[in-house]
Formats: sequence, C-alpha cells, structure tokens
Amino acid sequence: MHLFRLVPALLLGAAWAAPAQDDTSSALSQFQALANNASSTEADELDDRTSTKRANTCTRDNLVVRRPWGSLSKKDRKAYTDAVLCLQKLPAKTPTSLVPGVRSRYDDFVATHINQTLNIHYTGNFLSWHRWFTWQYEQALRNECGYKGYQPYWNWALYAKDPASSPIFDGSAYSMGGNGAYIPNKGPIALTLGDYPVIYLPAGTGGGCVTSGPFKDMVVNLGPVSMPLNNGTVLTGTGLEYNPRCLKRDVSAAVNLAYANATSIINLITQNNNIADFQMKMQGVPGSGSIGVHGGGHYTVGGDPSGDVFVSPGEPTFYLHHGMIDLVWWIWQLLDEKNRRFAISGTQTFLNQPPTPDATLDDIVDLGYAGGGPITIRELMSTTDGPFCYTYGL
Ligand SMILES: *[C@@H]1O[C@H](CO)[C@@H](O)[C@H](O)[C@H]1NC(C)=O
Ligand SMILES: *[C@@H]1O[C@H](CO)[C@@H](O)[C@H](O)[C@H]1NC(C)=O
Ligand SMILES: *[C@@H]1O[C@H](CO)[C@@H](O)[C@H](O)[C@H]1NC(C)=O
Ligand SMILES: *[C@@H]1O[C@H](CO)[C@@H](O)[C@H](O)[C@H]1NC(C)=O
Ligand SMILES: [Cu+2]
Repeated sequence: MHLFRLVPALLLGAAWAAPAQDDTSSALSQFQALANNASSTEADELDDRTSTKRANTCTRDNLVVRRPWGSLSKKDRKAYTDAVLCLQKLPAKTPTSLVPGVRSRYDDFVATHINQTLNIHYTGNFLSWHRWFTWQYEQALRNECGYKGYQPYWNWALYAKDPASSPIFDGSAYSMGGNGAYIPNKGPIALTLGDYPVIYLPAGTGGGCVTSGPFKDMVVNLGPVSMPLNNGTVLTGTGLEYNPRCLKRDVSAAVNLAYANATSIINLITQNNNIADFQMKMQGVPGSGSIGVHGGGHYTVGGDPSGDVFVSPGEPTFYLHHGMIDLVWWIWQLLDEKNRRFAISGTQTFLNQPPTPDATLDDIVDLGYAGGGPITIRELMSTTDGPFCYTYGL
C-alpha cells in the first residue's frame, strides 16, 4: 500500500446572538442551544470537581471565554491581528539547519505542522493535537506579543452564503484581511485521496494575493508541500525551503455552503455517537465525496497556503477555523461527558498508512519548536483540566 498517494485532497480533508441570516435560522438556533447546554454542563461539572478533588485550579469563575470573531469589538479584533503581525516579526526558534525557510516565530508553528502532518490528521490525535496547537499559538500571542484577549473562532455557519463579505474576510482594518484579488476563468481544484474518486471544489471569487486588511503585506515563507491549483495540477515540495510569496485566498461561498453550513454542523454533532465516526465525518469520510466541516473551512478560504494541508497554518485564519473545530468537539464531548470525555480512536498515521498501533491516551503530543513541551493526550481531553481553563461563548 506504498502506492497510497497522499494528496492534499486528503486532508482536507457567532456570535450565537448574531442575526441568523446566512443559513437556516432553526439550525443556527439549535447550534446556539447546543453550545449553551454545553456551557451549563461544563459549569455543573466544574462545581462538582471543585467540591471534591480538583485536577487543576480551573473554576467557573476563572474560566476564560473564547468568542466568535464577529462578537469581538473592533479594538479587540485589531489587538488580535496586531499580535499575529508581531509574531510574524519575532525571530524563529526553529534552527534554519532544520528548516531553512523559517523567518519568524509564526513560522515555528507552520514548520511544526508541516513536520507532523501525516501523524496528526485522520489519526487518533487529530482533535487533541490541534487543541494543544491552537492553545500554544494563543499563548504565544499573549506571552510573546502582549495580546490580552483569547483565541477567537470562526462560526462557519454564520456567513456561509457570503463569507467574503463577513467581518472575517471583508478586508477592513478590523477583519482578518480580504479575499484574494479576483482571477477570472479558474477551474475547480481537484482533491485526490489515494484511489478514491476525485473531489472537485468550485473556484471562489478571489485567487490572487490578499490586497486589503491587516495581512495585505504578509509574506508566506514556507511551502508548498502539496498545493492544488485551479488547473488540475498540484505544486509539490518539501515545504521547508525559503519561498517568500504573498498570501493568496480564493474565498468560496459554494464550498462553505456545501460543507460547512449550519445543518452540517448540527448533523455532525448529533448524528455521530462514537468518536471514530465523529472525527471521520468531521474530516470527510474517504470516498464519500465530502471533505467534512474541517476541509470545508480550509477550502472556504482556499488559495495558498490554506489549500495545502501541510502548510495551512501559514494562513492566519487557520487558528479561527481550528477554534471552531475545537468548539464543535467540546459540544460533542459535553453531550455525554461520561462516555466521551476520554473517547479516542484511530492510529498514529494518516488513515493508518503506513499501519501503526492505535493511539492511546498515554501517547505524547510534542509541538517541537512551536513550544509547550511534551504532553499526553489524556491531559488534552478537557478544556477545563490539565493545562486548560477555557470555554466557548457568545
Ligand atoms: C438543552 O437542554 C435542555 C434541558 O436539558 C433540553 O431540553 C434541550 O433539548 C437541549 N437542547 C439541545 C439543542 O440539545
Ligand atoms: C520533525 O520531527 C522530528 C521527529 O519527531 C523531530 O526530530 C524534528 O526535530 C522535527 N523538526 C522540526 C523542525 O520540528
Ligand atoms: C497550472 O497553473 C500554474 C500556476 O498558474 C502554472 O504555473 C502551470 O503551468 C499550469 N499548468 C498547466 C498544466 O496548465
Ligand atoms: C449543507 O451541508 C451538507 C453536508 O454537510 C450538504 O449535504 C447540504 O447539501 C448542505 N446544504 C446546502 C444548502 O448546501
Ligand atoms: Cu492540521
């Protein structure tokens, strides 16, 4: 099965109070109810734990709250993007002898993700690894760049009909930067995964360099590893060389609507009773024709490097997207805390290629030069235990 070709396709896989204008309002309110219920369950659980034996000092009073981008004040949004720009100016910790292309502290995260991609997607550690990765990034923004807030998230359902005009991508000074410049006559991108049927994703309304908002001058240093283009070809490379270029986006409402709408989120959460099905649906069941909400978010942004599974953290909205991935897992876990808190399934390699042992709660997650040190998956299973004390809110 050495012929198993890992193509990008592979991987790829709110404010709750905000007006429900981009999707069925009933699915959005159901999401709101699910999230509110998760918060109550979590608060009860924290009270219990506080009165008995606590594993850390997290209580309902010192929980920090991650909020959707659109609910942050303009000032807070600017503080967030300022901190990201700061991280892109701080020196890298990764030695250039290991990764010649790293130029910033921001790149440490990209390099770590490139290095580990085949051991952190379609694996048993997919959710826990990305929870730790996103949290370490949030910590770097706070501890190294003076950011006072918390990691915002992108509720895909809120803007599914027109993500390019959303507060995330509208290109204002308070956005995460605009869409890429419009490039006409682009074909779909073709995602291939082994011998499964190719998935064609319609092109979006950009395709070129981002020209507005905080990241208009951003330089993407690393990649490509496996970057699908709009003409059926895939750019490949080690991803580790210095390859400075603009940030490109091809924001696509069609992809957002097809794979990351309100109903797909609700169905994912409510129709999958075990972790194996839940995480597989989320990433797209191979051969099903779906890229799941995980691929849906990455390819709603599209372009370079969002379209490259390996290099995707080189796109600053990666962390808002993975905030939402984490939130959806958080809701799912709290729906049946007893059975789901420590639920784990899958092996240590991408779709078990090459075959590896099952992942266990004792497996170590290590983000290398991104930081944080080695930690067991067990310690990453609750957002209010181990190193964590955060929740999700309005
Ligand atoms: C939220 O919890 C209430 C009370 O347990 C329950 O009646 C309701 O169905 C829950 N809502 C969702 C969307 O799960
Ligand atoms: C990549 O992973 C290997 C194996 O875990 C590790 O030894 C190496 O330091 C990593 N490189 C980077 C740049 O993180
Ligand atoms: C596909 O597009 C890339 C980038 O625009 C270009 O360099 C390449 O030559 C194209 N390949 C084909 C086969 O059209
Ligand atoms: C919403 O997403 C699901 C897949 O998760 C898809 O089957 C459905 O067609 C989508 N709805 C719309 C309106 O595109
Ligand atoms: Cu990833």
